[in-house]
Amino acid sequence: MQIDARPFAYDFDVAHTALVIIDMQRDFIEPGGFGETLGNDVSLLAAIVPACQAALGAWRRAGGMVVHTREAHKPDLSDCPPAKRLRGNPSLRIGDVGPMGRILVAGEPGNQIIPALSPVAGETVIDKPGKGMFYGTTLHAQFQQAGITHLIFMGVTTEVCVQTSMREANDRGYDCLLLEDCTESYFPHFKAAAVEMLRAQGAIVGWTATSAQLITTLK
Ligand code: TIU
Repeated sequence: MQIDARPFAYDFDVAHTALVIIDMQRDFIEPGGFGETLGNDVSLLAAIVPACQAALGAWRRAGGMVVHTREAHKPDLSDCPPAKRLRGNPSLRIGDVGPMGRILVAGEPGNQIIPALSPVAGETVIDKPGKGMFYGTTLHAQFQQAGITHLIFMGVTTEVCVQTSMREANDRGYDCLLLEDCTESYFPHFKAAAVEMLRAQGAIVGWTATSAQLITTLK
């Protein structure tokens, strides 16, 4: 299959491609979670949910591998470096109790994927302690075992966990495509810059396209 992506065509086949949904968890999308404790207006991010649902639905119908990540720490915070917990001046720190449970801790209500994009049986869910999806996880081995060479990305936030994960993946040899309308930042100009820099210099990190382009290609 081929998508007329930017900066040039992206070739893939569903059997060797995974759809990766980065951190579409309540912590970032809903008030009272990690995103808001950092001082952000979280309402900006909810706007991408319908496009994410449409792309996910088409990908499921096509039978491709689906991976959901969550930025999550163990309850004892043994996988949270003090530098991460102590950085800045948030209203609540990682591990503190907020309105959706302990901030960014696995198993808490705020750490769950939003209901609109809930994982279904057979999909892979990865808890990651870092911004990138390979740091501290078994994901690379899982992809290798499944014969995955291509990754299609969506999720939040564009310039933090999505961009970090895409760069980690690119360095591991995956061909990466970002669905532009299925990713968002608390800072629209950061999203715009991230999208530009990822595909610059002849797809130095990867390709970009829209969810409509993917859905049309899969039909
Ligand atoms: N703060 C911010 O923009 N993002 C994160 O902390 N994590 C993710 O991007 N998932």
